[in-house]
Amino acid sequence: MRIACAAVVLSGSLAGMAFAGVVELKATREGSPVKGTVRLEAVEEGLKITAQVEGVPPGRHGFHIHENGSCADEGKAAGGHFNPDNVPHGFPVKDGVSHAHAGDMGNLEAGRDGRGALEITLPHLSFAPGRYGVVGRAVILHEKEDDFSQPTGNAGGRIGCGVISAD
Ligand SMILES: [Cu+2]
Repeated sequence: MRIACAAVVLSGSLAGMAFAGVVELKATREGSPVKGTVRLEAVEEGLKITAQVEGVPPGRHGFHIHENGSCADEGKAAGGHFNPDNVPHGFPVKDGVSHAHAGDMGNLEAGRDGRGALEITLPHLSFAPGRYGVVGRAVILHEKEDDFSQPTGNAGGRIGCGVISAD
């Protein structure tokens, strides 16, 4: 991830911290055309996520931040959803943050051309270390739609993955 520091220092405690970064989303399987970029930007409420993908089968695909910063084993090494508050799975925009995992981003929909985009702001999340820190975790694009059922939305395998790293 490339880190760009904001030109304006917001406050002393934020000085030197990352305000934005880009995660490269890669296919988890050899020969798969899935790829994309996920931009993360620190905003007042949390992290604004802007994702763009291509080479994705048309339709809706679950999209989440998972616990571990590894894409090995077809993305399985990323572990479960990032869920620091140990709450049920959901869609934060609709269900509220106390009824969704901190890393739940709903679905990313790809068109017939295999391209898709998503913009969402996830409350609480931060580049800073700590409970809601996302550095060292992974962004996962799933094979199937997140139907918001428990425990993880039944979205199947992992077709795209990118590690959120500090450098
Ligand atoms: Cu997931």
